[in-house]
Amino acid sequence: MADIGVIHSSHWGAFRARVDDGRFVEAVPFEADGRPADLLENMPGAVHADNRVLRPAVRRGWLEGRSRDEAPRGDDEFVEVDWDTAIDLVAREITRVHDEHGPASVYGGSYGWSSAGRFHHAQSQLKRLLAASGGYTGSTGTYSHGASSVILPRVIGYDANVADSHTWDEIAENTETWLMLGGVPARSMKVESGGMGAHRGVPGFEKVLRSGVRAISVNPIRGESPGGDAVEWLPIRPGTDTALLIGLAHTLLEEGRTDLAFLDAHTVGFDRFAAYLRGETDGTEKTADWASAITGVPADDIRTLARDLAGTRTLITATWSLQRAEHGEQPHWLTVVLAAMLGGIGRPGEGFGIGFGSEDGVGSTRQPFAVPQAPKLRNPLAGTEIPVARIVDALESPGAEYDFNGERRTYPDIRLIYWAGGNPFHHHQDLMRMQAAWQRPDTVIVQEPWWTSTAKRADIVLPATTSLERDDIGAKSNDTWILAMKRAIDPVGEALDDREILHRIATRLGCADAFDEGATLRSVYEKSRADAAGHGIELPDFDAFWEQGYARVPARAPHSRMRELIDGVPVPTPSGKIEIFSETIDSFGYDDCLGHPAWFDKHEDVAGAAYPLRLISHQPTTRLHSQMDVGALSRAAKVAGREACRMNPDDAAARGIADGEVIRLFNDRGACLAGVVITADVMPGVVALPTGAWLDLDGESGLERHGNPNVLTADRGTSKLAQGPTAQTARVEVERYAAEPPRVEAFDLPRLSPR
Ligand SMILES: Nc1nc2c(c(=O)[nH]1)N[C@H]1C(S)=C(S)[C@@H](COP(=O)(O)OP(=O)(O)OC[C@H]3O[C@@H](n4cnc5c(=O)[nH]c(N)nc54)[C@H](O)[C@@H]3O)O[C@H]1N2
Ligand SMILES: Nc1nc2c(c(=O)[nH]1)N[C@H]1C(S)=C(S)[C@@H](COP(=O)(O)OP(=O)(O)OC[C@H]3O[C@@H](n4cnc5c(=O)[nH]c(N)nc54)[C@H](O)[C@@H]3O)O[C@H]1N2
Ligand SMILES: [Mo]
Repeated sequence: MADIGVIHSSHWGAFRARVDDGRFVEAVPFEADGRPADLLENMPGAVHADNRVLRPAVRRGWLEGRSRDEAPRGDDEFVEVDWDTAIDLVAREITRVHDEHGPASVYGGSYGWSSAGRFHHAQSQLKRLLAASGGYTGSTGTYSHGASSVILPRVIGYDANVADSHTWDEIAENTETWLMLGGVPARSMKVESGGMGAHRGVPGFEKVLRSGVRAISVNPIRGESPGGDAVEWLPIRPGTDTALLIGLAHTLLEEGRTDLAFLDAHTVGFDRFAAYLRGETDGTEKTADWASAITGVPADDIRTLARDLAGTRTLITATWSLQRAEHGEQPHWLTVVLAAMLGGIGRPGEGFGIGFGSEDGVGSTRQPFAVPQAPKLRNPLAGTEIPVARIVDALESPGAEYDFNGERRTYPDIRLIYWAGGNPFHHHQDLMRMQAAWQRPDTVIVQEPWWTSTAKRADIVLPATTSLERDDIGAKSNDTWILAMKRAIDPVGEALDDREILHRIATRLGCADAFDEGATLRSVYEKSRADAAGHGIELPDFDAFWEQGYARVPARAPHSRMRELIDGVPVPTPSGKIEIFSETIDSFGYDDCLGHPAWFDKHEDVAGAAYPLRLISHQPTTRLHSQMDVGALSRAAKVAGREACRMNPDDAAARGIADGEVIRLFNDRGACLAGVVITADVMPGVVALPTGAWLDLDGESGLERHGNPNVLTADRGTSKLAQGPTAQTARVEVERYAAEPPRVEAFDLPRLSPR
């Protein structure tokens, strides 16, 4: 008998879980969501897929103490064990590493999105265990906006990626011209970390278009934003927005169109930047023609655009993709600087906006109180984190010093890696290099529902339930809903909840009290309710919330520090103003991030010039990262059984490639296969292969068979300042794959020996 389904939530939205005969058969969109995401279609098939981890498993070579030359991680058999044995092995190994090397040798950065459930949030719970047991080396920053989150606080005094924004209504009502660097992609707005009761991004953007705002998408790809031809397309070479912004700034300066009063009152250092624009610092004047040669945008279009921006009420926004690239600090810094030159900062619908279109909740309201989340425990080794995307450098070079945001730090000697709720063999760059470095630590422990590429490269794999198999709460600070995520089905196989697994390990380590701290779903909710009450917001008590399945929370307009700035409230930068020139950054003496924003040639363009095509590896349309790639929607979108790679007709014709064929993308770092989609939506010279196809390396040739772009991307920090990831800067060549395409084995089980 099918029922109507308990309420549940996911990063891609709330739904009701329809269950038939103990199996989750359909995710029915939540009734309040007028624009549900099709990603829900992946869920039932993925939750019941054949490649779930059913029992704890240990790599045979690790169990038998054989060397990794003989039995490498990722190419070995697994032996299934019972839970007691697995917990015992993990606890003994943590203790051994602590005793022999100290807690800094345990790497618990464990970056990853896990599920929308905030209580069972795997990474948070793992960090509690590792903190309670003596400490660990953590990670700092994100793959999402690693460069921006370091540069913006130095420029405007806060991280605009996670705070303060214009609302869709403010833009609809006030903006005349919206320059959207990276567009406002419909795809990305399917998702919000922590989920949502109802999607608001696409309707918000459509309202803006209906109000007559001129929206210009600066993007190497056409049609990424909702609204079709109502959005103007300005094609640009990937990785060159910095040059466009500098060219626009030069035109404003040259033609006397800058708001000098604003610059004078609210910024410092414009004269230093102006000297750079005029070429006084390096002998190159940064004219529109200079910018045109780098960006591929005609110089006259740059000049006309600058005049249009100066002549209307203008908003400039930038997606996160722009800064996930070499020198990624620059485009977001310049977004602020150009907006300052136009003088509209602080007025509703004018100035700058960061991350519009990068997630659904940007441009929406924000809660003043702390929404429910797993309680944090302080890491005794706080302050020693490595920038999250420098993990392979750390594995390769223990003890080496490196620069980070004005500090000199030292990489720890990592002996044990524990990952829960993330998939580094999806999310990191240059995966061939990572695969080699991954052999170095003594032990790798992975807690996962599925046999992912990371689980297959672990020594101990602990099967975690999916959110459908346990009770949890979904929430995000910019949503107006708090959602019950009710258990819909029994655990698959012998899977246990993340918290239960970690609690058992804590018990074995003798730190269960510190780990548990008496926290329950109820206590976490009630803590949030009390905090809300302190802000005059009344939430139902836990029982009423759970019974109803959700709480609706009144909406509040986001706080605007920029509005306060023009009203005379200083921002927390050294000058109290917007820093067009930063004495602090200048004092670091970095050659790859100066005191003012600037254009830098890309290492990848110089060293990779043999590879003529620029690869964009944007987020996937049919899933979240690598999650549920085995699901129905994701698999239906594959071409020739592989990830679809978009390519311009001219580039395809020059290589004798026909639509739907299998292609091989390659550079010095690696090679992968993909199915090609030929479309003029992608500008010439660019190929677009989304992230997240499960990594599928042929053991002998190293060829990636499934279309994972991270065998091609570069693993190099954005700069010494932020050390963010640079996934969007990669040069490749493409050829027709003439041989018989190999079978994709990404979803196969590893060799398993039953206990
Ligand atoms: N080339 C390229 N690479 C990129 C990007 C790009 O644009 N281009 N984007 C980057 C960005 S912005 C990000 S955020 C990262 C994302 O990288 P990740 O967050 O690592 O990617 P996910 O696929 O979401 O991985 C989450 C993992 O958690 C598992 N999981 C889900 N629920 C649970 C649970 O309840 N418990 C446990 N234990 N596990 C669970 C899933 O099965 C999955 O394996 O990728 C980065 N990598
Ligand atoms: N469906 C879906 N949505 C998601 C995710 C997902 O996995 N699936 N992941 C979520 C996560 S973790 C994050 S961090 C956000 C990421 O959000 P973003 O970083 O904004 O997303 P991307 O898909 O990498 O790229 C957005 C747009 O930037 C364009 N672009 C790429 N390079 C350049 C460039 O050099 N210049 C210009 N002007 N444009 C460029 C791409 O063509 C694309 O249209 O997305 C979130 N939303
Ligand atoms: Mo992200």
